[in-house]
Amino acid sequence: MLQTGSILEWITFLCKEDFQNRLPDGRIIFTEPLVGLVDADDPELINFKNNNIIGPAFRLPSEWLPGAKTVVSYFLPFSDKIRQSNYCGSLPSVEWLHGRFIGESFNEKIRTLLVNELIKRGGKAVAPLLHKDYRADYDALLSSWSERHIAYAAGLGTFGLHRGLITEKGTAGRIGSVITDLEIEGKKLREVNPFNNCPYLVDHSCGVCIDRCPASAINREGMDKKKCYHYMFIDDRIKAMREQYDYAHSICGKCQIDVPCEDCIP
Ligand code: B12
Ligand code: SF4
Ligand code: SF4
Repeated sequence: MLQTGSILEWITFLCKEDFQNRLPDGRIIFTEPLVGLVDADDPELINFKNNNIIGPAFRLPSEWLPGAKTVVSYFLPFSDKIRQSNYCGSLPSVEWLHGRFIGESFNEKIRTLLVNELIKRGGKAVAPLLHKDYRADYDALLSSWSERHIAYAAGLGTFGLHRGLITEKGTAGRIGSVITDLEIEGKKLREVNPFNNCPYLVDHSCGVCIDRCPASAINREGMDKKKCYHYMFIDDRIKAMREQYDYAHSICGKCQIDVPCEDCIP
């Protein structure tokens, strides 16, 4: 039976060798990934849909792929160069901007190659983010497949006060997943408390991300998604810079770096 270890080795190899995991100046975007699994019929996923943790817009694995058995989820941590480039000021660095857009193209490539690999091994496979029925709702600010919630269910981490997923390699990174009808061995145990890796949500210590946010979107009650969206998509403070590279919208990510959960569990 296929093992998580071989998928981890394979994505690690891609991160090291693939020319698409590079900034224009050749520096690496993502370092060594994490990989986790969740059963397609895990009750936690039904919980996401029925108990309004995501809500009815969330499609279960079997709604993407009839006969689905396993969801493979992975976390791609940004390299220290990309993270450190974004420490200064309230506007994102050009490296962070490329990391977001070139990095997500590379993430799409991983999803596609992983689907092909699982098909080669005799299974069926679908990457929801690349599926024609995938929807992101930028009024409600949710989607029909939340990579963070899947990563939590697969034991890769828990949510922070800033709403990002905090993994053992931190929060500054991107996430991907693929659904398959193959069985795969090597599940990680997931935290019972979905907020366990954030000290603020455990005992009110930390809270560093509150002051990192240039949009005042994070406070002691949590993170205001609409303020964050407004800052990135409407204020659009790096319009001139992003248009130089033809990127569709602005980004930010200041709450993901220069914080205790940047590259570890605090
Ligand atoms: C919509 C969206 C946004 C919106 C809304 C963000 C949000 N919090 O949902 C906006 C435009 C604001 C946004 C901003 C950013 N985004 Co965005 N975004 C998405 C997108 C497309 C969908 C997210 C989604 O479906 N959310 C679902 C809703 C329901 O999530 P939620 O409200 O936060 O969920 C809360 C509740 O469920 C609650 N909860 C309550 N009870 C319980 C009980 C249980 C059991 C659980 C599990 C949870 C729970 O906890 C959650 C966290 O507070 C995903 C890509 C994808 N399809 O996954 C990327 C994604 C979430 N974004 C990402 C990133 C990196 C960013 C930015 C840093 C932008 C940038 N690159 O500069 C900022 C960070 C903002 C922040 N602090 O979170 C990454 C996250 C990486 C990480 N480490 O977590 C993702 C996964 C993209 C990717 N492929 O990697 N984003
Ligand atoms: S900076 Fe501190 S309070 Fe904010 S999410 Fe990270 S660990 Fe939690
Ligand atoms: S991405 Fe920027 S605006 Fe959004 S919550 Fe994080 S720091 Fe604030």
